Amino acid sequence: MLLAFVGKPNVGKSTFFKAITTLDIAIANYPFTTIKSNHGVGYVKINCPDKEFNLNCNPSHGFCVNHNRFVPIEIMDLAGLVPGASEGKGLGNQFLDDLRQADAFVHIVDISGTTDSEGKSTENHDPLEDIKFLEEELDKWFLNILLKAWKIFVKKIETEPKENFSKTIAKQFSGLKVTEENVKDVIRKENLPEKISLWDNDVLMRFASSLRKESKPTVIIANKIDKEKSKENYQKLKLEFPNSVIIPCSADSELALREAQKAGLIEYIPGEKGFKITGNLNEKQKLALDKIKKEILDKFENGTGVQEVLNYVVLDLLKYIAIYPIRSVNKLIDGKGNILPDCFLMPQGSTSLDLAFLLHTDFGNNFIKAIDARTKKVLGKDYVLKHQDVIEIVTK
Ligand SMILES: Nc1nc2c(ncn2[C@@H]2O[C@H](COP(=O)(O)OP(=O)(O)OP(=O)(O)O)[C@@H](O)[C@H]2O)c(=O)[nH]1
Ligand SMILES: [Mg+2]
Repeated sequence: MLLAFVGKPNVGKSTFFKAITTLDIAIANYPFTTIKSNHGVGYVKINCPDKEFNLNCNPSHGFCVNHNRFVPIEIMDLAGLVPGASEGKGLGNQFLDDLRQADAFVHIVDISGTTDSEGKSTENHDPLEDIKFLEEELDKWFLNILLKAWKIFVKKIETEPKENFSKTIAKQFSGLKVTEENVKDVIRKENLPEKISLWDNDVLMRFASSLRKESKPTVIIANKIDKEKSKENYQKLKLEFPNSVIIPCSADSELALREAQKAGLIEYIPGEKGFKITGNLNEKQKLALDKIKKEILDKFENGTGVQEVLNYVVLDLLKYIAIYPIRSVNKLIDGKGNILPDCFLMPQGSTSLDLAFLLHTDFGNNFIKAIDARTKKVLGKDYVLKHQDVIEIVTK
């Protein structure tokens, strides 16, 4: 699973990425600091079931702190996008190429209004404009892909059987992780004309926009919430987009906390609303951490917001569930004696047979039954997995 951090220049995309990965990448207060995308690993935070079984797990991927399991996902920090990018302005085409493989977009907005639409310092910029232009650019990008071979495409699609329609369109978007299901959902939702030759520019734009939203779900991040005017702008934005989830964030605060943790000065679990001082802080460090505690951690429901973003995108927006496969329901171990070594993120609706195939094709082909570690109940191949299920797969 890959999440891409997008937005205009100078909003804090790289700060957000660095806070998660603690990789040594460039951050600066001017546009286009990032040119080549940064790739790294982030973590979804899940209550580890080892607690209820009175155990301590040994994760083979990610890690676990105080029964908080951190499950790895891929993240990508991109160059800034400016108006006109879909026509190649700014770093346009290179940027768009980077976006193809993403499963979801994290749109980072500078909610303080102190950067203009090209990322230069200013005052009283309206963040709403940034959301509008970015969405427009992304829609145009999808539209351009559709238009590229439109004439040939229309002829082809009209000579094909009707049931191939969605498949052929999905093929046109191959490489963008667009599924046939996405296309079908869009056609259903938008109520588009059945005859594709009747699709005029308006219909095409509607289709492209809807397909983009369906295949690349996006969450809006109100970053730099620690700055003056940010809270006011955030409230305004929430009123303008009552149906969108907008997560307030201070990537800068999260980065400071992670760096203090790395230096052994504090103990901090990402996503928590507090930290424990464990090292000798100088006066400056003390003041900085105090400020973060009072102005961010104490004030916002989800602390700095950074961990909340990853959790929200994977579990709520993309609707994945965390599943713990084990070798034996009596011991919760794998063949090597590790306790709850694996935690898989699987799409909602996955079954025990899907889990068996994910473990190994042979497990799938030789599936006999699954067993729920909590209830010891036997489950069939069609059992629909629940978030945080601990499951043994029994094979022939
Ligand atoms: N106050 C405050 N400043 C922040 C926050 N996040 C980032 N910044 C600052 O914003 C500036 C830009 O940060 P970057 O992370 O380089 O921004 P970017 O979006 O990656 O920029 P480009 O790579 O140029 O597109 C830097 O001076 C950061 O320190 C935040 O949460 N609060
Ligand atoms: Mg950057």
